Amino acid sequence: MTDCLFCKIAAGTIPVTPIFEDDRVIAFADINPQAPTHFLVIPREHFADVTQVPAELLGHLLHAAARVAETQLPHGHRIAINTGPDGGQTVQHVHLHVLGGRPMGWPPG
Ligand code: D5M
Repeated sequence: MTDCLFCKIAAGTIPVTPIFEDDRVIAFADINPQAPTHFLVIPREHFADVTQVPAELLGHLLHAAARVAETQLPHGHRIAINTGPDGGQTVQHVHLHVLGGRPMGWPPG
C-alpha cells in the first residue's frame, strides 16, 4: 500500500537499521521504545492486522521475533501484537512488538 508507513519501511523508502531481515520479514527498533529493548517485526507484504495474516507467515514472523529475542534478551522478553482500537493498534500494518531489558508488569495496561 502506497500510503502505509510500514510498507514504506519494508520497501526501504523510509530508512531503518534492520536488526534482522529476510525475504519475508524485517525487524527494526521501535521509534518510541517502551522498554530498554523494543523492536518491531513486520512482514514485507501488507496485512492490516494479525487476523489477516496466513498461518505460515504468522509462524515465520513469530519465529523471527523469538530468534532475535533469544540473542538480544537472555533474561526474557514479551511479544505483543496490538490489534484494533481496543488493542491499541495505531499502525495498520501488522507488527509484533518485542520488549525486554526490564521486568514486565502483568496485567498489561
Ligand atoms: O505500534 C506502532 C508502533 O510503531 C509504535 O510503537 C511506534 C512505532 N513506529 C511508528 N513509526 C515508526 C518508525 N518510523 N520507525 C520505527 N517505529 C515506528 P501499535 O501497536 O500500532 O500502537
